[in-house]
Amino acid sequence: MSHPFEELPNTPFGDELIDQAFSRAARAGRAKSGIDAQQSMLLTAANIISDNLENVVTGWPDFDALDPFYRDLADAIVSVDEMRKHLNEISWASEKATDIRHEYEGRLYDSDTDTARKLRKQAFARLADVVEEVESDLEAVMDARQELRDLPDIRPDEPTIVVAGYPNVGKSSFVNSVTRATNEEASYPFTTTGIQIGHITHEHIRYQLVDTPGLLDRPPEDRSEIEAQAVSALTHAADAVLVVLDPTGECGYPLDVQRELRDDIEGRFDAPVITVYNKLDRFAETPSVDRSDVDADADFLMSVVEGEHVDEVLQAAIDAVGYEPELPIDDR
Ligand SMILES: Nc1nc2c(ncn2[C@@H]2O[C@H](COP(=O)(O)OP(=O)(O)OP(=O)(O)O)[C@@H](O)[C@H]2O)c(=O)[nH]1
Ligand SMILES: [Mg+2]
Repeated sequence: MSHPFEELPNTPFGDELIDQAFSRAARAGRAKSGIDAQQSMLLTAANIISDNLENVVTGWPDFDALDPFYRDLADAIVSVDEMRKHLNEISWASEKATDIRHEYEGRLYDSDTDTARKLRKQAFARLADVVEEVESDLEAVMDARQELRDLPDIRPDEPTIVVAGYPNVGKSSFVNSVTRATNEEASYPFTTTGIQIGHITHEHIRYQLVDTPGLLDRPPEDRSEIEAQAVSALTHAADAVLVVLDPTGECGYPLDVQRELRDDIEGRFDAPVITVYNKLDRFAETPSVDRSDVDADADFLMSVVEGEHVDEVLQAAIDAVGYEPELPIDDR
């Protein structure tokens, strides 16, 4: 399985499409003579243009049928409304190329060879106009394809645990310690850092853990519009959120701003949010750590380095997801 934009079709456009259509038409024409040659050229050129344009349109997933995670993500990157307009224009052009073919096929049929050649040239000029008219639409669609192809393969239908928290608090350490070594790295087009997707299997159910540096590791006011929308997309995918905090100050961020991020995430996500204080091994020797304050706020204290309470945190996340697999009819 893959994400819905992974295999968007590539297509030549503009002059490249026109050149391709007309040179193949010329080849087709050389195999025949008289009116047949002109008919054959018309048919070939119009079909190549029409088919190429139609393939662009049909290759795109239906935005209304997309999982909301991917729809929001796509919208953040390319604007779904704009994409719809471009695809409509391209669809129009594909039909128009076929209309031109039909119109000139009839006219070529009744003419002498010289007139047939003139008419065929006229048809080619109109086909070229049609392609030119949607050149900017095709360009926009190909740009969007480029940006959407490399989206990370988060599967919205798989139970998903999002790991959030300021940089250096131990998010990746946690994900690495509980998942298999084969974590996938992928980049969102709009973050500089790679997100990390780890998988665990618990009682035959596969869970994905998503570590999202660049998105859920700073105050909301520092997010760009695109990043904010990506966060909103993540809210659709998340079934539980682990917010990791580091009260030792080693991460470089004061505890109160880390808590503000946690509060923001709680307000934004419908999924249960679990507050985990990491680096427990350092609490005792760090005077600034106020144990009773930490205990009051934390759902869990953990030390990834010492392997303390790591399994409990994972189990709590799995319980919070509360995923009930669908049983086959016979087993119900
Ligand atoms: N003492 C101690 N250090 C830890 C613990 N967990 C992680 N660290 C250290 O904290 C540092 C940051 O850990 P990472 O897992 O890279 O943190 P992160 O949250 O993924 O950071 P970014 O990827 O920058 O957002 C590393 O040097 C870890 O070794 C812990 O339980 N105790
Ligand atoms: Mg990390």
